[in-house]
Amino acid sequence: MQLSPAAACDFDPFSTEFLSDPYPFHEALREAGPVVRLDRYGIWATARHEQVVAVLSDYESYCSSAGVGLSDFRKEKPWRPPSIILEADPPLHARTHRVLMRALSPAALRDLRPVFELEAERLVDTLLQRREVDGVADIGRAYPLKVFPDAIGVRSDGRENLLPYGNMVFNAFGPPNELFRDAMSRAQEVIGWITAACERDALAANGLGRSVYAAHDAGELAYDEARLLIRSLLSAGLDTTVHGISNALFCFASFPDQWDVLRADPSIARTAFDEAMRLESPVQTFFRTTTRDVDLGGTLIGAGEKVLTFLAAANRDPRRWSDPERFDVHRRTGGHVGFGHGIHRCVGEMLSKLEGEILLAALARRVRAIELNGEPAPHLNNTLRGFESLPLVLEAA
Ligand code: OVM
Repeated sequence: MQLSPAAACDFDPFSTEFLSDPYPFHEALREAGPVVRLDRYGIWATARHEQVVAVLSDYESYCSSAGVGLSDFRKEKPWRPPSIILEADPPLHARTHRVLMRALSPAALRDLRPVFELEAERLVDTLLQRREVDGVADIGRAYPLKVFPDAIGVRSDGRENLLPYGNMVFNAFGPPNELFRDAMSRAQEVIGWITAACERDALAANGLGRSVYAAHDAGELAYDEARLLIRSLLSAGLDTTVHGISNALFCFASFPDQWDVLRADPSIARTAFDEAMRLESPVQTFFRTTTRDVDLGGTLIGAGEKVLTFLAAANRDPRRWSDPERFDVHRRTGGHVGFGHGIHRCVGEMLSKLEGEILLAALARRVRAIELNGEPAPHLNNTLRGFESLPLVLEAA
Protein backbone atom coordinates (compact mmCIF):
# COMPACT_ATOMS: atom_id res chain seq x y z
CA MET A 1 0.00 0.00 0.00
CA GLN A 2 1.21 3.47 -0.91
CA LEU A 3 1.45 5.68 2.15
CA SER A 4 1.82 9.42 1.70
CA PRO A 5 4.30 11.57 3.60
CA ALA A 6 2.55 13.80 6.13
CA ALA A 7 2.79 17.56 5.76
CA ALA A 8 5.37 19.12 8.05
CA CYS A 9 4.45 22.17 10.04
CA ASP A 10 6.38 24.41 12.43
CA PHE A 11 3.49 25.58 14.66
CA ASP A 12 4.06 25.47 18.40
CA PRO A 13 0.66 24.45 19.79
CA PHE A 14 1.87 25.44 23.28
CA SER A 15 2.96 28.98 22.38
CA THR A 16 1.16 32.09 23.62
CA GLU A 17 0.20 32.95 20.04
CA PHE A 18 -1.40 29.56 19.40
CA LEU A 19 -3.13 29.24 22.79
CA SER A 20 -4.51 32.79 22.72
CA ASP A 21 -6.50 32.06 19.57
CA PRO A 22 -6.16 28.39 18.56
CA TYR A 23 -8.93 28.23 15.98
CA PRO A 24 -7.09 29.65 12.91
CA PHE A 25 -4.23 27.23 13.69
CA HIS A 26 -6.70 24.35 14.05
CA GLU A 27 -8.10 25.11 10.61
CA ALA A 28 -4.63 25.22 9.07
CA LEU A 29 -3.75 21.89 10.73
CA ARG A 30 -6.97 20.23 9.51
CA GLU A 31 -6.41 21.49 5.98
CA ALA A 32 -2.75 20.45 5.92
CA GLY A 33 -3.86 16.81 5.90
CA PRO A 34 -5.27 14.00 8.03
CA VAL A 35 -1.95 13.82 9.88
CA VAL A 36 0.78 16.43 10.22
CA ARG A 37 4.32 16.32 11.53
CA LEU A 38 5.10 18.98 14.15
CA ASP A 39 8.84 19.46 13.64
CA ARG A 40 9.50 21.51 16.74
CA TYR A 41 8.64 18.65 19.05
CA GLY A 42 9.25 15.70 16.71
CA ILE A 43 5.66 14.53 17.10
CA TRP A 44 2.68 13.65 14.93
CA ALA A 45 -0.65 15.42 15.19
CA THR A 46 -4.19 15.16 13.90
CA ALA A 47 -6.87 17.84 13.93
CA ARG A 48 -9.57 16.04 11.90
CA HIS A 49 -12.55 14.40 13.56
CA GLU A 50 -12.19 11.09 11.71
CA GLN A 51 -8.56 10.57 12.68
CA VAL A 52 -8.97 11.87 16.24
CA VAL A 53 -11.74 9.31 16.76
CA ALA A 54 -9.63 6.61 15.09
CA VAL A 55 -6.73 7.26 17.48
CA LEU A 56 -8.91 7.39 20.59
CA SER A 57 -10.81 4.24 19.55
CA ASP A 58 -7.68 2.10 19.15
CA TYR A 59 -6.22 2.00 22.65
CA GLU A 60 -4.04 -0.98 21.75
CA SER A 61 -2.15 0.84 18.98
CA TYR A 62 -2.27 4.23 20.73
CA CYS A 63 -1.56 3.70 24.40
CA SER A 64 -1.94 6.00 27.40
CA SER A 65 0.57 4.35 29.74
CA ALA A 66 3.49 6.29 28.20
CA GLY A 67 1.67 9.46 29.30
CA VAL A 68 -1.02 11.51 27.57
CA GLY A 69 1.16 14.60 27.44
CA LEU A 70 4.28 15.40 25.44
CA SER A 71 6.56 13.63 27.89
CA ASP A 72 7.22 9.96 27.11
CA PHE A 73 7.16 8.08 30.42
CA ARG A 74 9.30 5.36 28.86
CA LYS A 75 12.13 7.86 28.47
CA GLU A 76 11.48 10.57 31.08
CA LYS A 77 10.55 10.38 34.73
CA PRO A 78 6.96 11.63 35.21
CA TRP A 79 6.61 14.79 37.34
CA ARG A 80 4.24 12.91 39.69
CA PRO A 81 3.35 9.22 40.11
CA PRO A 82 1.26 8.49 36.98
CA SER A 83 -2.51 8.45 37.18
CA ILE A 84 -3.76 4.87 37.38
CA ILE A 85 -6.74 5.66 35.15
CA LEU A 86 -5.77 8.45 32.72
CA GLU A 87 -2.19 7.28 32.22
CA ALA A 88 -2.97 3.56 32.26
CA ASP A 89 -3.95 0.88 29.74
CA PRO A 90 -6.08 -2.21 30.22
CA PRO A 91 -6.14 -4.32 32.32
CA LEU A 92 -5.20 -1.81 35.06
CA HIS A 93 -7.40 0.82 33.42
CA ALA A 94 -10.43 -1.47 33.34
CA ARG A 95 -10.23 -2.08 37.08
CA THR A 96 -9.79 1.56 38.08
CA HIS A 97 -12.29 2.81 35.50
CA ARG A 98 -14.96 0.50 36.92
CA VAL A 99 -14.48 1.98 40.39
CA LEU A 100 -14.71 5.63 39.29
CA MET A 101 -17.64 4.94 36.94
CA ARG A 102 -19.51 3.51 39.92
CA ALA A 103 -18.51 6.40 42.21
CA LEU A 104 -19.81 8.91 39.63
CA SER A 105 -22.73 6.89 38.21
CA PRO A 106 -26.19 8.41 37.70
CA ALA A 107 -27.36 6.48 40.78
CA ALA A 108 -24.54 7.94 42.88
CA LEU A 109 -25.27 11.45 41.59
CA ARG A 110 -29.06 11.31 42.09
CA ASP A 111 -29.01 12.78 45.59
CA LEU A 112 -26.84 15.71 44.48
CA ARG A 113 -29.45 17.33 42.26
CA PRO A 114 -31.43 19.12 45.02
CA VAL A 115 -28.22 20.37 46.63
CA PHE A 116 -26.85 21.61 43.30
CA GLU A 117 -30.18 23.31 42.55
CA LEU A 118 -30.26 25.08 45.90
CA GLU A 119 -26.69 26.35 45.42
CA ALA A 120 -27.48 27.50 41.88
CA GLU A 121 -30.51 29.50 43.10
CA ARG A 122 -28.43 31.05 45.86
CA LEU A 123 -25.74 32.05 43.42
CA VAL A 124 -28.24 33.59 41.00
CA ASP A 125 -29.74 35.57 43.92
CA THR A 126 -26.40 37.21 44.66
CA LEU A 127 -25.56 37.71 40.97
CA LEU A 128 -28.79 39.56 40.28
CA GLN A 129 -28.09 41.99 43.12
CA ARG A 130 -24.90 42.93 41.29
CA ARG A 131 -25.76 43.19 37.57
CA GLU A 132 -22.08 43.60 36.58
CA VAL A 133 -20.23 40.37 37.30
CA ASP A 134 -17.16 38.41 36.27
CA GLY A 135 -18.29 35.24 34.52
CA VAL A 136 -15.15 33.44 35.73
CA ALA A 137 -14.64 34.53 39.35
CA ASP A 138 -18.29 35.02 40.26
CA ILE A 139 -19.88 32.13 38.32
CA GLY A 140 -17.44 29.76 36.59
CA ARG A 141 -15.25 29.40 39.68
CA ALA A 142 -17.77 30.17 42.39
CA TYR A 143 -20.26 27.43 41.52
CA PRO A 144 -17.98 24.39 40.98
CA LEU A 145 -15.76 25.45 43.90
CA LYS A 146 -18.82 25.20 46.14
CA VAL A 147 -20.60 22.11 44.84
CA PHE A 148 -17.77 19.86 43.60
CA PRO A 149 -15.55 19.61 46.70
CA ASP A 150 -18.67 19.22 48.85
CA ALA A 151 -19.93 16.42 46.59
CA ILE A 152 -16.61 14.55 46.81
CA GLY A 153 -16.33 15.24 50.53
CA VAL A 154 -13.10 17.24 50.38
CA ARG A 155 -12.00 18.87 53.63
CA SER A 156 -13.04 22.52 53.82
CA ASP A 157 -9.71 24.06 54.84
CA GLY A 158 -7.19 24.61 52.07
CA ARG A 159 -9.57 24.29 49.12
CA GLU A 160 -7.74 27.22 47.54
CA ASN A 161 -5.12 24.60 46.55
CA LEU A 162 -7.50 22.78 44.20
CA LEU A 163 -7.38 25.16 41.21
CA PRO A 164 -3.59 25.69 41.36
CA TYR A 165 -3.17 21.90 41.39
CA GLY A 166 -5.41 21.43 38.34
CA ASN A 167 -3.52 24.19 36.58
CA MET A 168 -0.28 22.30 37.25
CA VAL A 169 -1.69 18.98 36.06
CA PHE A 170 -3.01 20.35 32.77
CA ASN A 171 0.07 22.45 32.05
CA ALA A 172 2.22 19.39 32.67
CA PHE A 173 0.75 17.66 29.58
CA GLY A 174 2.62 20.23 27.47
CA PRO A 175 6.34 21.01 27.20
CA PRO A 176 8.31 22.43 30.15
CA ASN A 177 7.64 25.98 28.95
CA GLU A 178 7.01 29.16 30.94
CA LEU A 179 3.35 28.26 31.55
CA PHE A 180 4.44 25.01 33.14
CA ARG A 181 7.20 26.63 35.21
CA ASP A 182 4.84 29.35 36.48
CA ALA A 183 2.21 26.78 37.42
CA MET A 184 4.84 24.80 39.34
CA SER A 185 6.08 27.77 41.38
CA ARG A 186 4.18 26.70 44.52
CA ALA A 187 4.19 23.00 43.67
CA GLN A 188 5.49 21.71 46.98
CA GLU A 189 2.82 23.11 49.26
CA VAL A 190 0.03 22.49 46.75
CA ILE A 191 1.03 18.85 46.23
CA GLY A 192 1.43 18.45 49.99
CA TRP A 193 -2.14 19.59 50.60
CA ILE A 194 -3.57 17.47 47.75
CA THR A 195 -1.75 14.36 48.98
CA ALA A 196 -3.15 14.79 52.48
CA ALA A 197 -6.65 15.56 51.17
CA CYS A 198 -6.74 12.21 49.34
CA GLU A 199 -6.39 10.10 52.50
CA ARG A 200 -9.45 8.18 53.60
CA ASP A 201 -9.77 10.02 56.90
CA ALA A 202 -9.60 13.43 55.20
CA LEU A 203 -12.81 12.67 53.26
CA ALA A 204 -16.32 13.33 54.58
CA ALA A 205 -18.24 10.17 55.43
CA ASN A 206 -21.11 10.98 53.06
CA GLY A 207 -19.15 12.15 49.98
CA LEU A 208 -18.55 10.39 46.68
CA GLY A 209 -14.86 10.02 47.54
CA ARG A 210 -15.63 7.55 50.28
CA SER A 211 -17.16 5.14 47.76
CA VAL A 212 -13.69 4.77 46.23
CA TYR A 213 -12.47 3.56 49.62
CA ALA A 214 -15.47 1.22 49.76
CA ALA A 215 -14.00 -0.42 46.66
CA HIS A 216 -10.75 -0.81 48.59
CA ASP A 217 -12.67 -2.43 51.46
CA ALA A 218 -14.27 -4.79 48.93
CA GLY A 219 -10.82 -5.89 47.74
CA GLU A 220 -10.98 -4.24 44.31
CA LEU A 221 -8.16 -1.78 44.96
CA ALA A 222 -5.13 -1.36 47.20
CA TYR A 223 -5.24 1.54 49.66
CA ASP A 224 -2.65 3.47 47.64
CA GLU A 225 -4.70 2.93 44.49
CA ALA A 226 -7.77 4.40 46.21
CA ARG A 227 -5.67 7.43 47.17
CA LEU A 228 -4.53 7.85 43.58
CA LEU A 229 -8.11 7.67 42.28
CA ILE A 230 -9.15 10.42 44.69
CA ARG A 231 -6.20 12.37 43.30
CA SER A 232 -7.64 11.81 39.81
CA LEU A 233 -10.97 13.27 40.92
CA LEU A 234 -9.24 16.33 42.37
CA SER A 235 -6.98 16.67 39.29
CA ALA A 236 -9.63 16.43 36.61
CA GLY A 237 -12.81 17.58 38.27
CA LEU A 238 -12.50 21.28 38.92
CA ASP A 239 -10.52 23.35 36.38
CA THR A 240 -12.40 21.53 33.61
CA THR A 241 -15.84 22.49 34.93
CA VAL A 242 -14.70 26.01 35.87
CA HIS A 243 -13.69 26.59 32.25
CA GLY A 244 -16.69 24.60 31.02
CA ILE A 245 -19.15 26.91 32.75
CA SER A 246 -17.22 30.09 31.95
CA ASN A 247 -16.87 29.06 28.30
CA ALA A 248 -20.61 28.29 28.11
CA LEU A 249 -21.34 31.83 29.38
CA PHE A 250 -18.96 33.17 26.73
CA CYS A 251 -20.90 31.24 24.05
CA PHE A 252 -24.19 32.74 25.17
CA ALA A 253 -22.74 36.26 25.40
CA SER A 254 -21.39 35.82 21.85
CA PHE A 255 -24.66 34.36 20.46
CA PRO A 256 -27.44 36.27 22.27
CA ASP A 257 -30.17 34.71 20.11
CA GLN A 258 -29.26 31.35 21.64
CA TRP A 259 -29.85 32.73 25.14
CA ASP A 260 -33.37 33.63 24.02
CA VAL A 261 -33.85 30.06 22.76
CA LEU A 262 -32.70 28.64 26.10
CA ARG A 263 -34.85 31.06 28.09
CA ALA A 264 -37.90 29.97 26.10
CA ASP A 265 -37.22 26.36 27.12
CA PRO A 266 -34.76 25.90 30.02
CA SER A 267 -35.31 22.13 29.82
CA ILE A 268 -32.75 22.03 26.98
CA ALA A 269 -30.01 23.33 29.29
CA ARG A 270 -28.12 20.02 29.29
CA THR A 271 -27.83 19.88 25.48
CA ALA A 272 -27.00 23.58 25.41
CA PHE A 273 -24.14 22.98 27.84
CA ASP A 274 -22.93 20.05 25.72
CA GLU A 275 -22.97 22.24 22.60
CA ALA A 276 -20.82 24.78 24.45
CA MET A 277 -18.40 21.95 25.31
CA ARG A 278 -18.19 21.15 21.59
CA LEU A 279 -17.62 24.74 20.49
CA GLU A 280 -15.38 25.92 23.34
CA SER A 281 -13.91 22.67 24.64
CA PRO A 282 -12.08 23.17 27.95
CA VAL A 283 -9.77 20.21 27.24
CA GLN A 284 -8.21 21.07 23.89
CA THR A 285 -5.69 18.28 23.37
CA PHE A 286 -4.37 14.95 24.57
CA PHE A 287 -1.51 12.76 23.37
CA ARG A 288 -1.25 9.05 22.79
CA THR A 289 1.88 6.96 22.12
CA THR A 290 2.03 4.35 19.35
CA THR A 291 2.75 0.78 20.46
CA ARG A 292 3.38 -0.51 16.90
CA ASP A 293 3.62 0.74 13.33
CA VAL A 294 0.27 2.28 12.38
CA ASP A 295 -1.39 3.73 9.29
CA LEU A 296 -3.21 6.87 10.33
CA GLY A 297 -5.11 8.50 7.48
CA GLY A 298 -2.59 7.16 4.97
CA THR A 299 0.53 8.14 6.90
CA LEU A 300 2.84 5.49 8.32
CA ILE A 301 3.80 6.21 11.93
CA GLY A 302 6.38 4.02 13.61
CA ALA A 303 6.15 2.44 17.05
CA GLY A 304 6.93 4.56 20.11
CA GLU A 305 5.86 7.88 18.59
CA LYS A 306 3.83 10.62 20.26
CA VAL A 307 0.56 11.55 18.51
CA LEU A 308 -1.21 14.77 19.52
CA THR A 309 -4.99 14.70 19.08
CA PHE A 310 -6.64 18.11 18.74
CA LEU A 311 -10.02 17.39 20.34
CA ALA A 312 -11.17 21.00 20.00
CA ALA A 313 -10.23 21.06 16.30
CA ALA A 314 -12.15 17.83 15.67
CA ASN A 315 -15.14 19.50 17.31
CA ARG A 316 -15.07 22.20 14.61
CA ASP A 317 -14.15 19.99 11.66
CA PRO A 318 -16.44 20.96 8.75
CA ARG A 319 -16.09 17.38 7.47
CA ARG A 320 -18.15 16.31 10.49
CA TRP A 321 -20.22 19.37 11.51
CA SER A 322 -22.37 21.69 9.49
CA ASP A 323 -21.72 25.37 10.23
CA PRO A 324 -19.23 24.23 12.90
CA GLU A 325 -18.41 27.69 14.27
CA ARG A 326 -22.04 28.40 15.04
CA PHE A 327 -23.29 27.94 18.61
CA ASP A 328 -26.61 26.14 18.18
CA VAL A 329 -28.32 24.91 21.34
CA HIS A 330 -30.55 22.63 19.26
CA ARG A 331 -27.61 20.96 17.52
CA ARG A 332 -27.28 17.17 17.79
CA THR A 333 -24.06 17.24 19.78
CA GLY A 334 -23.52 13.46 19.89
CA GLY A 335 -20.09 12.59 18.50
CA HIS A 336 -18.17 15.59 19.77
CA VAL A 337 -14.96 14.61 21.50
CA GLY A 338 -14.80 17.35 24.14
CA PHE A 339 -15.16 14.64 26.78
CA GLY A 340 -12.87 12.33 24.83
CA HIS A 341 -13.88 9.12 23.10
CA GLY A 342 -13.45 5.41 23.72
CA ILE A 343 -12.31 3.76 26.94
CA HIS A 344 -10.77 6.96 28.34
CA ARG A 345 -13.86 9.08 27.81
CA CYS A 346 -14.43 11.35 30.80
CA VAL A 347 -15.76 9.49 33.87
CA GLY A 348 -16.97 12.79 35.36
CA GLU A 349 -19.13 13.67 32.37
CA MET A 350 -22.42 13.13 34.21
CA LEU A 351 -21.25 15.18 37.19
CA SER A 352 -20.03 18.03 35.00
CA LYS A 353 -23.26 18.02 33.01
CA LEU A 354 -25.27 18.07 36.22
CA GLU A 355 -23.40 21.23 37.23
CA GLY A 356 -23.69 22.84 33.79
CA GLU A 357 -27.32 21.94 33.27
CA ILE A 358 -28.52 23.09 36.68
CA LEU A 359 -26.61 26.36 36.63
CA LEU A 360 -27.63 27.28 33.06
CA ALA A 361 -31.27 26.42 33.76
CA ALA A 362 -31.29 28.53 36.94
CA LEU A 363 -29.81 31.47 35.02
CA ALA A 364 -32.18 31.00 32.09
CA ARG A 365 -35.22 31.24 34.37
CA ARG A 366 -34.13 34.54 35.90
CA VAL A 367 -31.74 36.35 33.54
CA ARG A 368 -33.17 38.09 30.48
CA ALA A 369 -29.84 38.84 28.79
CA ILE A 370 -26.13 38.06 29.17
CA GLU A 371 -23.92 40.70 27.58
CA LEU A 372 -20.17 41.16 27.36
CA ASN A 373 -19.09 44.13 29.47
CA GLY A 374 -15.48 44.44 28.34
CA GLU A 375 -12.75 42.39 26.73
CA PRO A 376 -12.47 38.84 28.10
CA ALA A 377 -8.93 37.90 29.19
CA PRO A 378 -7.77 34.38 28.30
CA HIS A 379 -6.39 31.98 30.90
CA LEU A 380 -3.50 30.34 29.07
CA ASN A 381 -2.76 26.70 29.83
CA ASN A 382 -0.93 24.05 27.80
CA THR A 383 -4.09 21.89 27.66
CA LEU A 384 -7.08 23.87 28.84
CA ARG A 385 -8.90 26.67 27.06
CA GLY A 386 -10.71 29.17 29.23
CA PHE A 387 -10.77 32.70 30.54
CA GLU A 388 -9.08 34.49 33.41
CA SER A 389 -11.87 37.05 33.44
CA LEU A 390 -15.12 37.45 31.53
CA PRO A 391 -16.80 40.80 32.26
CA LEU A 392 -20.57 40.38 31.94
CA VAL A 393 -23.76 42.31 32.49
CA LEU A 394 -26.67 40.15 33.60
CA GLU A 395 -30.08 41.75 33.02
CA ALA A 396 -32.72 40.43 35.39
CA ALA A 397 -35.79 38.94 33.75
C1 OVM B 1 -5.94 12.00 36.54
C2 OVM B 1 -6.35 13.06 35.54
C3 OVM B 1 -5.73 14.27 35.52
C4 OVM B 1 -6.09 15.23 34.59
C5 OVM B 1 -7.09 14.98 33.69
C6 OVM B 1 -7.72 13.78 33.70
C7 OVM B 1 -9.10 14.50 31.90
C8 OVM B 1 -7.35 12.80 34.64
O1 OVM B 1 -5.15 12.33 37.42
O2 OVM B 1 -6.39 10.88 36.45
O3 OVM B 1 -8.71 13.49 32.83
